[in-house]
This record gives sequence, C-alpha cells and structure tokens, in this order.
Amino acid sequence: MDRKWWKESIVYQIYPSSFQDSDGDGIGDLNGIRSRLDYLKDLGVNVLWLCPIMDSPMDDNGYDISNYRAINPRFGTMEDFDALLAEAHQRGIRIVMDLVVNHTSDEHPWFIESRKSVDNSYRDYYIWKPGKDGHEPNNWGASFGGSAWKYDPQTDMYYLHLFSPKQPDLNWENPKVRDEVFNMMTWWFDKGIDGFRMDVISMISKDQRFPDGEKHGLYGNGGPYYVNGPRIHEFLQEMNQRVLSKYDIMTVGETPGATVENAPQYAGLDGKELNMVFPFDHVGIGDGPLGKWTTQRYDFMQLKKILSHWQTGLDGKAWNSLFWGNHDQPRAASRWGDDSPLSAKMLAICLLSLQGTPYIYEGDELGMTNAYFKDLSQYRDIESLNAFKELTGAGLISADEMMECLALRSRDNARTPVQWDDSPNAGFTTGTPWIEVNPNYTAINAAAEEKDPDSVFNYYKQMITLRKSHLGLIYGSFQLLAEENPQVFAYRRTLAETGENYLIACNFSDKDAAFTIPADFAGARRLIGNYPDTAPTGAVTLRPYEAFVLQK
Ligand code: TEU
Repeated sequence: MDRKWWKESIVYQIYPSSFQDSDGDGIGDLNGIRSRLDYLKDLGVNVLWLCPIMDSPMDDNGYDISNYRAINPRFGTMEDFDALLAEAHQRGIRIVMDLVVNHTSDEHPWFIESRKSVDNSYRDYYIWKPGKDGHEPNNWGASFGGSAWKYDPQTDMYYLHLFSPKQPDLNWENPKVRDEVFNMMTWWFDKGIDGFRMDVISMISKDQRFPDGEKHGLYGNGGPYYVNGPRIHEFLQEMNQRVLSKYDIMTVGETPGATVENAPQYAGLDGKELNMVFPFDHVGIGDGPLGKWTTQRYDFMQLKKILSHWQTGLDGKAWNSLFWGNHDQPRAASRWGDDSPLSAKMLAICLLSLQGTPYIYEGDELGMTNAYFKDLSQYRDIESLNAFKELTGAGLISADEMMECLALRSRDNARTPVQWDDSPNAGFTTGTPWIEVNPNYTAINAAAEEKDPDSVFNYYKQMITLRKSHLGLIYGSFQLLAEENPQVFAYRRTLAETGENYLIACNFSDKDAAFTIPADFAGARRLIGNYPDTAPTGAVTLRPYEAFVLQK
C-alpha cells in the first residue's frame, strides 16, 4: 500500500464563475470561495481544484488564457488569491489550479506577436500553415464548430485551433514554448499551490504531417493525429523532470483518449509523468452520430463494464480518478440518476467506495440537477451555442430536438450557480447572476441540507468520513459481483494488509432489483445505506436507487 496524500484526498472542483459571488456583480469570485472554506472543511474536502482564474477574455469561460501570471480581474486580485491560498492552507485544504497550455487566448501577447509576421520571434510559438488550393491546410474540425484552422490575412496563412478560433494551439515542438510553460508552472509552485489539473494535456503533441482525418460529419476527425500524439510522453516526462518532481504536489491530466492500457504510462506508479488522469470512457456512453448531442439515456451495463475495467485494469499499475461529472458534463444526479435525492445519495456511496481519488463537482454534494433550460437565450456556453447553430444550420438536427439535447447534455447544466439557501438567487449573488439559477433552489440548497441529517449533503459528509477511516475503501482491490445483473453495480473491496472486507451494492434503477448477498457476508455490519434499515442477508430486493456498504 503505497500511501500518498493525494490518493487519500477528497477533491472538490470549483467553477469560480458559479460558486459564490462576493461583490454583487453576478459572477463568482475568489473572495466568495474564501467565504465558503468552512463549508468545504465541514464537508470533509482536502483539495480544491479551481477551474481557470488566470487572466482571460472568457471566450471559453477562462480556458483561453491571456496572462498566465495574473488573476482575471472578474475573479479578484493576486492578493485575493494569496489570501484564499493562505486561509485554505490554514484549514489543511490544498489548492490545485487549472493548467491550460494546449492553447492560449488569441489575446495573449505571444499570439499578438506571432501573427505579426512570419519571421517574428514568437511565430513558432503557434502552429501556422499555408492553405491548400485556397482552402484550409487539412480537413480537421474544431471542437466548438467549424474548421480547426483560421485564416489570418496579415501573413496569408492559417493557424490551428482545436477549440475556438480565440484559442490558438501552442506549438509544443518548440523548446521555447516548453521553457515558457515550465517556468510559469515553477512560478506558481513557488507561490505555494499544491498541483495542477492539466487541460486536454493528451492533445499537446501533434503528428507533424497534419494529414486529413476521416470524414466525421461536416469535417475530418483529426483526433488520431493529436490525441496521445507522438511525443506526448516525452513532453510530460520532461515536465516532470524539470518541474513536477521538485515539489510535493499532485497532478491530474484531462486526457481525451486515455485508455486502461495507456493510463499506466500517463499516471504510472513510477511517478515519471502525472499522478492521475481523467478518463472519458464513461462520460461518452450513449453518444450518437452527433456525438454528445443525443437524447439517449446511458446503457447501465456499459457503465458497469467500463467502471469495472478501470478499477481492475489500473490496480497496482496506476491510480484512478473517480468522477460523475464536472463543468463539461451534465449534473450527476440527472445524467446517472433520476434527479432524485435518493439517486444522488446512491451515486455518493458508489463514487466514494471505489479505488482512486474522488472528485466532487460543486453542487453535486447537494444533489443539484440539470437546469433543463427551454430557451436558447438561457444558454451561455460557446460549445452549446455553436453546436446549435452549426448542426441545425446544416440540417443535421431540428431546432426542437437540439433544444432537447441541450437540456440533457449542455455544459451549462453544470454551470448554474451553486444553491446556498432559499433567498433570492439561492444566496449566490445580490446582483443579477451571469447565468440563471436553477428554480429548484428553494428545495435543493446547502442551508437546508446542512440541517437535515438525511440530506444528500450529509450522505456525502458521512461517506467521506467513512472512507477516510477505512483504508480498505481507498486502497482495497476491486472485484465485480453480479456481473449480469441489469440494475445493480455490486463489488467487493478487499485490503489484505489490514484484513478489511467490504461489499458495496448500488441499484442504478428506479425499480426494485433482485440481488443476493454472498454467503460470506451473512450478518455483516452495514456501515451506511440510503434506506433506513439493518444489514440485508441472502437473496434481497434492492429498492429503487438503494445502496449500502457492508463490512464483515
Ligand atoms: O475540455 C476538453 C474537452 O474535450 C471538451 O471538449 C469536453 O470534452 C467537451 O466540452 C464535452 O462536451 C477542456 C475543458 O474542460 C473545457 O471546459 C474546455 O472548453 C476545453 O478543454 C478547451 O480548453
């Protein structure tokens, strides 16, 4: 059992714009986060992951950075950040920042220089190519719609942007770019931060041939030529040697294209690259011909298979990250449950009883749900708005059906303000929120749930306490049970070093489910359950979204 603080931590993800506003401008900020540190401490959080707070024109809500060593004034000042960091540390809470270095903002000084002329000293900080027969250099599409290349008349060339045209990709082949990034990371570590979540870090190495991709909808799929690219592990090992290895920090890579097979290279126990990676296998379940834009519910058996594969596949080789959602995904209770508090409690018990580091997305500890916005004017997210325009414009989906898809899958579902109490705007702001508050805040809010021992909040709190006091729930091996059961995700967790043995059963359906407790767990102690009764034994019926943890 190779114990590490980041393996035993509970990470809480904060989307600063939506967490807590302190100055009435309708946008969350650093002083707002600082005002909620005691709430986070009470929940049992050990690490905060702050989504980007560095300076940005906010084309993609901060994932387009224009100055890596300055705080975005809408979130506060560097002094506010220093105060947040100090007060978090005083409470034993670490702070991990979001490192967005696959691309910058087009308003970053490097890009402003780079586009001036072909012989500018910053030209090769980015990826510039001449057009082909009056068209883009290849047929790749961008994640936020359109071609992945933007024509720049000043030098009659195109630059690559895998996301929005205001997010030009950095050229990691250029050693000067790597020096700039590594020096910036060192600067933040010397300020005392405790790690980085690394945005689309599996995409920084591109196949230098830049060939066309297979046609996929309106454009070619460039993914095979920049996901898990040719020099990715070389770059990450250089980052580790020159920066990461010098500090007691944690790192998690956001890695589209990570698999159980390649995760041990990204996040191997040898510590040569990163500590963990975020897989995308489960969040892609149910995607259709238009990717995430579908009204299809997920297939539970596929979810069970994927989660089990990651649990057994990384055991002893790498360390899992565990998450149901984040700022790019629908709300967990809506995506994987039925919006009910009961389903949210089941998800809490499941998430916090698997092997890996759990990541709780802001508000999921309250059982917050999708907003299910009905009108396009309620949406803010560039991905959602561009997809609506592009897909309906191309006649690939009707406007009504796209609105249904947005209501289920838009990233804005997870970006509505955290619901603190039942006062106007859920206590998030005294001003006008930048995005509407979910009207169900009168029932789902922290103030009410902190007082209610049976609330989703208190289930998360109980389960976090239970996990921290039972190392077997953190480090124990995973063994899937009832593999063919179409409703229940059940598994053993076993830690030989301490002799701990647990059985966890989670009914992922809104119907009764048959399940048989293994004989060796007859009479085992129930540590937690979301229905008020004693430990089950033998052939049982799990009630809708029932979940429990038994220890023998
Ligand atoms: O997301 C990476 C990514 O792959 C996204 O396209 C994500 O899969 C998609 O939005 C799901 O629908 C990261 C950040 O998490 C995201 O917020 C940024 O928009 C993106 O990179 C660009 O920086």
